[in-house]
Amino acid sequence: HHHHGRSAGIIGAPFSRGQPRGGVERGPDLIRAAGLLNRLHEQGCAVKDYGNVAFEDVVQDEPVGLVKRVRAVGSANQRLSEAVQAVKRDGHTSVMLGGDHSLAIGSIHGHSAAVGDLSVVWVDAHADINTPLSSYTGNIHGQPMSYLLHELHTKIPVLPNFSWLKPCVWAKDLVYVGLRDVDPAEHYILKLLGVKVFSMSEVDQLGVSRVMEETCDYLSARGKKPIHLSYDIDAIDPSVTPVTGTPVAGGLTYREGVYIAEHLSQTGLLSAVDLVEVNPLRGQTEEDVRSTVSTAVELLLACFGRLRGGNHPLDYRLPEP
Ligand code: 5AB
Ligand code: MN
Ligand code: MN
Ligand code: MN
Repeated sequence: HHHHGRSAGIIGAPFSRGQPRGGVERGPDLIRAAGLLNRLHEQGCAVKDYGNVAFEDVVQDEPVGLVKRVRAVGSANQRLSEAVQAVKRDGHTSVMLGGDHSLAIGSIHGHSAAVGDLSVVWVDAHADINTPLSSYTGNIHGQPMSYLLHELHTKIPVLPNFSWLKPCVWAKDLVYVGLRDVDPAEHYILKLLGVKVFSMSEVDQLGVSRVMEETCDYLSARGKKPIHLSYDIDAIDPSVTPVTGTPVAGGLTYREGVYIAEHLSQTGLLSAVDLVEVNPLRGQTEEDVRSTVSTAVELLLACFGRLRGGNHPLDYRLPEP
């Protein structure tokens, strides 16, 4: 076998209470069943599967104001944070398979607890930066970044099962790619904090290659830090990845989506990846599910060095006649 220093620690997070639709908890097992671990190993990546996180079964979970399933989401993310810390301490690149995007809270917290200050690249149709008080849906999968940012600390109310969480990301270390459905409150926050955003307008204007060059220039100018990539499958156009809870037209092409992962992999700084919001129950056909799951797998392979131009092991030797 040829393991060139890359190694993946896979964590399944079968959790759906950050949003109202059942099915997204099937994401981790579907992505494994599509052959992720074998494909990673075949491309020379060492792989360890840490299994699925066992989440607490929270029964009494009345809304807090508008915010739904607060206790379940708080408890799940505390456990996920511990799991990500264990993976990072074992020296792997963490791969968190969701589940809904509320899980970015524990994934990013655990990553930062293990390695310190991070750069975060958030690839999504949505900004997921509502505060618990600005959200009009009450779904925490639309809020995770607000809990994580130092700058929003004073805007976050005390919530049950969230006392373990301390903010750990600075606004200057965050870049968004792919936005096309941003709430007014979220837009206000992005402007207030001066967050770097490459919406689909900038992808159209600049092309994905300049967007990624500028993303990496921007982040490295603020100090080279380990990169956390939080990839919401709804960033990709629903014609390619229809099987997701909140699809939005006009998304990244398959090629643009893969390019983002390839480019971040080539920085050598990619230290944790989330792949979230794959929901097989949202599909009309088997082909919808297959196309979405196989795209998720391709994105993850690109994160671990797969290039569309091909790869070969460092010690490859041609067969002698
Ligand atoms: B996803 C919305 N902004 O706050 C909200 O899929 C949508 O993790 C959130 O990006 C979408 O509920 C959350 C309307
Ligand atoms: Mn091996
Ligand atoms: Mn989204
Ligand atoms: Mn999201």
